[in-house]
Amino acid sequence: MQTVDHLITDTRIATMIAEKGYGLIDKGAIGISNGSISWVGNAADAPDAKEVSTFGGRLITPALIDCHTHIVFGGNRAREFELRLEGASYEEVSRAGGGIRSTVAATRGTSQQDLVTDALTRLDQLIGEGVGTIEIKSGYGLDLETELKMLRAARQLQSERAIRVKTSFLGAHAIPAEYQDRSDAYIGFVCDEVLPAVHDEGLADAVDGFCEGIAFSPSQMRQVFERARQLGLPIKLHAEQLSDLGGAVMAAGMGALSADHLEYLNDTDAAVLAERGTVAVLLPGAFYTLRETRKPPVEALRAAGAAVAIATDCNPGSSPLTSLLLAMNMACTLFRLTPEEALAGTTRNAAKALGLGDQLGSVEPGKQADLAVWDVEEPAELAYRIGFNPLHLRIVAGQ
Ligand code: DI6
Ligand code: FE
Repeated sequence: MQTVDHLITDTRIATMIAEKGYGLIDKGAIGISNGSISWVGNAADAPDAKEVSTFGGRLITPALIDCHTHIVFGGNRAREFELRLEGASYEEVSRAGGGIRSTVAATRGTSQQDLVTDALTRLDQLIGEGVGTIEIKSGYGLDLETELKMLRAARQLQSERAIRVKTSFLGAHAIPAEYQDRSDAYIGFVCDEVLPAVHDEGLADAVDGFCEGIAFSPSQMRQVFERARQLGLPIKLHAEQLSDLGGAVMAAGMGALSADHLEYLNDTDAAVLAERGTVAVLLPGAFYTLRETRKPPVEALRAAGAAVAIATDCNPGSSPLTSLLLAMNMACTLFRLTPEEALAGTTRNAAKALGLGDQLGSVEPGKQADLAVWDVEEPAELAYRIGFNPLHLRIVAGQ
């Protein structure tokens, strides 16, 4: 019989292997060798191990994955929050120098090291809740130098903590003031100068964009994605957040890993995401912050068999949220996901949204040993409580 490096035993495991169900093993054990899971099953059948840890019957899940964040940025927008509560509209805030452009100005004026220091306060909150992998976007630079700086900061975070970081280049996030009324010229700049430079330095694992009336059209995003394809980079898209422009279907047709937000996605297009294997990433923190009333088509996504993921969308404007557990709770309460769908959305399907479905997101032999150990009995407790953190221990690559 095989011997494993490390055996984790006396646990209840939500393996999250199958498309449906938690895949529970009640008296389970996990064997880890060389940072990967080498054995999973009933504790009674466990292999010999060089080292054994017992966990008093605690629940183990895959480590959580936050597959959509903007945690690297300068400044904050608390003053804008106040102004909006005093009655100012989003446009008035923007004219007063607020909104996304104020974050661009602050990010341009912040050093890489200070961006890292700031982001660590947010990252540590997520890590404290069992997050083992995070996606981080650029998009608050909108010039060559600052987009590079943001992505370098995102990469640096990976050396500061035991965390896996996947970066997305979001140069097509907003039209910077220098390109006011010249959005095509800005898209040209993104495609011809910024994206190739980012790629040369190996700074982007994927290419993202904001497809919306206030940002870029599906045909502009298609141009960016064609450039991404030439460079061999996967794509994803902020789509159908405020209106239905058909961005999600355009992205899915080009093989996108995910389409994100989706409040205005129609039922027919929900089925297209399922067909194409594009993950639907729902972001209840932005829905809540913007007091949106239109909900993503959860029923249609479910009926079509689409993979649904949940993320924080952590950003200073529309989702200043650093709790993935709260995002799971909101997905249940606001969008009517089941707790089981919410957990699949931050494990198996979140891994898929990052192109990591074969390495992460479930507890099964061959996957990375990224695990979260919780002081709960039932997996539904993870999404059930509000503002409570039951994490006991987080394990990344077996450590
Ligand atoms: N959608 C959003 O909700 C955020 N970005 C995006 O593409 C807004 C970001 C911000 O307001 O800073
Ligand atoms: Fe976002």
